[in-house]
Amino acid sequence: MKTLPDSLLERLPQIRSVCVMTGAGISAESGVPTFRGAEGLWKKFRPEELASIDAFLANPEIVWEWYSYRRTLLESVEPNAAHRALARLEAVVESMLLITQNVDGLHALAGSKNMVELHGNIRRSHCHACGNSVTELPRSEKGVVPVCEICGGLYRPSVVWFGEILPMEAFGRAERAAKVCDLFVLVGTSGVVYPAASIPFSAKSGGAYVLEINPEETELSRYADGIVRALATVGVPPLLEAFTQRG
Ligand code: BV8
Ligand code: ZN
Repeated sequence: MKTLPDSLLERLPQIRSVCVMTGAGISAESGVPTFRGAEGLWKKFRPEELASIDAFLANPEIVWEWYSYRRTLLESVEPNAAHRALARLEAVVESMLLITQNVDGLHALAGSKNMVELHGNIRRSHCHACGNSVTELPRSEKGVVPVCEICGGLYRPSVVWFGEILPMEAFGRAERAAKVCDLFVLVGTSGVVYPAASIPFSAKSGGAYVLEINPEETELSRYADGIVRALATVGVPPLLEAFTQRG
């Protein structure tokens, strides 16, 4: 069953540089809840309610408990065939940049090297007061937010919360690569969170072919040149196959 659109297969010989932007959907089949899927809700809270500095300052325990729940969940999941195919794709195309909104670290575990994490990584934390960054957190009772050994401030996850600016270096690299790429692939993102959702438009205005791999319609579908309505583990491996065969 042919997965990739003919309009993409026709352009394949000319494609030199590729950008891939992923969202929560690529990790869904690994068992990581998406944000907008029904399982995205945690204890009746919408992600936007907990992923903000105001929520953290108002009730650091509940926000910390949510991130501890997500970290614990990550201990029992692993990259799937879509993560692994993207890691291998990096080796068969001239240049590729992987741009992820995910904070789960599964792309790195799958072996992806040339990538930017636009919204940070849940496996890192830093002190809210002095910025001291750690991967191993000091032990703390359940429900107690760990405090910084240097200044006694509260640790917070090193992720970008709503209302917070993205790491400029990461966003800049993504924008620059998108503007010059020949193929821009969207995998498992609803395209509603900005400024990440603006990057495909930079690619489009740079003349890139935009491909969407997603089982459902999204905010970005109408701007895509090609659509693969499939789960990530079904839609991504054929992309690797096509470039591998192209040689
Ligand atoms: C900022 C880290 C300002 C934390 C995250 C312009 C217009 C409107 C609003 C705004 C705007 N500009 C800014 C805003 C406000 C806000 C925003 O975009 N709000 C949205 C909700 C409207 N943006 C911000 O606040 C950003 N900061 O603007 O700062 C500023 C400027 C200057 C100076 C100071 C400040 C910061 C945004 C980052 C927030 N942090 N994550 C954490 O994870 O805890 S965002 C988080 O949600 C994720 O990282 C991701 O980005 C987003 C979720 O989206 P997706 O990943 O796409 O997931 P979703 O569940 O939505 O969809 C899943 C998709 O997968 C679906 O399409 C589904 O069909 C598909 N799918 C499901 N299963 C599969 C699948 N696909 C393939 N295979 C499957 N098996
Ligand atoms: Zn500190």
